[in-house]
Amino acid sequence: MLTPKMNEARCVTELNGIWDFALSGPERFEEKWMREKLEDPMPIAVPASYNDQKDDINLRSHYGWVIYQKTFFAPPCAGRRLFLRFAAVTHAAVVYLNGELLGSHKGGFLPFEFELTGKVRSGGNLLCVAVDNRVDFSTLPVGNENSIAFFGSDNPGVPSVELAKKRCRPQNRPNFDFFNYCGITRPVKLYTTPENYIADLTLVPGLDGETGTVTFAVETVGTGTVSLQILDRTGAIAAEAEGPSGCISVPHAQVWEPGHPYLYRARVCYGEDVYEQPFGIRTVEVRGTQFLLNGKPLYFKGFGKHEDSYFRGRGMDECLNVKDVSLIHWLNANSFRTSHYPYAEEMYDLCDREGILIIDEVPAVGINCGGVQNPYEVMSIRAHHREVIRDMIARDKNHPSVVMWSLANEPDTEHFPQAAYDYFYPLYELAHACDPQDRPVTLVCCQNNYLRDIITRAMDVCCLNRYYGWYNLSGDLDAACDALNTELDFWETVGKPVMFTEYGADTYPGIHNINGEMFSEEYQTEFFRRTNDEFDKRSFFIGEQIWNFADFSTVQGPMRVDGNRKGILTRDRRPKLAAHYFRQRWGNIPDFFYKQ
Ligand code: GCB
Repeated sequence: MLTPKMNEARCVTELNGIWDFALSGPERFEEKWMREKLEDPMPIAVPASYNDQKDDINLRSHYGWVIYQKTFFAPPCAGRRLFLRFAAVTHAAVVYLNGELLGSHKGGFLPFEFELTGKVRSGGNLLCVAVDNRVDFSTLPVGNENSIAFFGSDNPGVPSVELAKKRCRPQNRPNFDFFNYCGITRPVKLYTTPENYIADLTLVPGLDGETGTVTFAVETVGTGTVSLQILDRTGAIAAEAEGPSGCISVPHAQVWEPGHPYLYRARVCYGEDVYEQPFGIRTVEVRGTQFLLNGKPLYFKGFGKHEDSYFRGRGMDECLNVKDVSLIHWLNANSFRTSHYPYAEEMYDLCDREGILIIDEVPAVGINCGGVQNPYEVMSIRAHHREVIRDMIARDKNHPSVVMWSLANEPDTEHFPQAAYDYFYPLYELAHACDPQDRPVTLVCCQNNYLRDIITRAMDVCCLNRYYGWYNLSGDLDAACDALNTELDFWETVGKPVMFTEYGADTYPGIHNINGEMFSEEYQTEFFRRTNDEFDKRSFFIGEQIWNFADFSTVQGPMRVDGNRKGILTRDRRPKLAAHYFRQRWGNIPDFFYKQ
């Protein structure tokens, strides 16, 4: 699905701003509010999560449906097609226009759209969106269906606790460590196209010495002929072709990579329609224990992140994106993982432009029942998991910044190793089959008995989340390094590239401790310094992505002090001590050839 773009053939109107809003029932919404204006609505901002916009616990901890309404006037679109596109509604949406059902969508982090041609009135139009925020064993991310809290023990067997659990109000029990921010979190757009239009564009760059190659395929609706031009940064034509598919050469190509994010534009014309897509010429390949970008061994320096900020929650925020990319540069980092869901498209555009590498992750987090049950049997997520992999790759396939796909974060790969293999291997094959650029595919594995886990080692890159010295061997960095080395000895025998996609220590800003004890800024810094020293000794180790870029909001619980504090930046993006350490360390680590 193409991102809507304004140009000489297409008009884009944003329906962002203040919408009317009301909380609705836990299990269902009142259908009449899909046809009539809400009686006493609250104003709410779009795009943004609704949870933190009001000083009201009922929004913060809402469970179930809410209703959004907007009255809009359609742009002039005589002879044009009109589409309505939601970039993300978390987690499920049912959409009505002027009382008529347009359709529904499941999954909170990927776009969906409806054609409105012939459906809009010349007067005002009433758009009603019912949004469900419930997470359970059928959603991604996964929520717990019983009252097991994510953090802390529910003291099983204590009669008073058991009884209270049965009686307590229905609520979301996310099986993941980030606040369940919900609502219309990304832009809503109306866009027009000519009657015959360009529906999709796929670009596969290659390099043959100094010559770039671009294999392309254009999907159209209607009749007409397709032409394609490759424009360089100055707008000059570097190559051109006729027809809906083919392969063209770009002589003396400028490659795209960190430090040199050269972008070309593919300009497609089809009858009256025009679409332009920036892209980079670069190659990605795993060979032996190396991850090669443009044929050169890369070292990942960066983070797991979250889309998370004060007031907006997970709402798309261009200013925050610019700030975060600026901080990534300040830290001399080169990459991040979109933990634990695909991010807003605007962030990928920025990373294309700024030369930041992305590991793109589907919202498959929480596929784990603590070893008590087989999640691959008790959860009904398989079909939806396939759908989000397909949709994420379809959305993000042309971004040069995206260099690897992640199928999940920390599923149970240890207690039911064969079931995990049987579940994930077909998904690994699906991701490869869906990606025209055939980028490497991974799944991010939890701290576990790595000897039992047989699926992580079947991936192209072994991505490990490890908390030696934090959740285990807490506070004892000598013992943590000992354990880490024992495990790295194992991974060395696997013969694949290995990287850490999470490691970190909660750190409350302002706590200092001469002995460097846990939660202090000194401990966080020392934790990273000691762990990184071990990474540096291993040639098959191709990257360090710390947990986390910045502090972020989570479900409340005995392990969280106003959220997760593992950021090396605070939630308002101020540096902790460790940020200065990484700025220096990463300043001395080149993007390429760090490990020979
Ligand atoms: C993890 C999860 C991440 C958590 C982190 C933590 O393993 O992948 O979502 O936030 O640990 O801080 O516990």
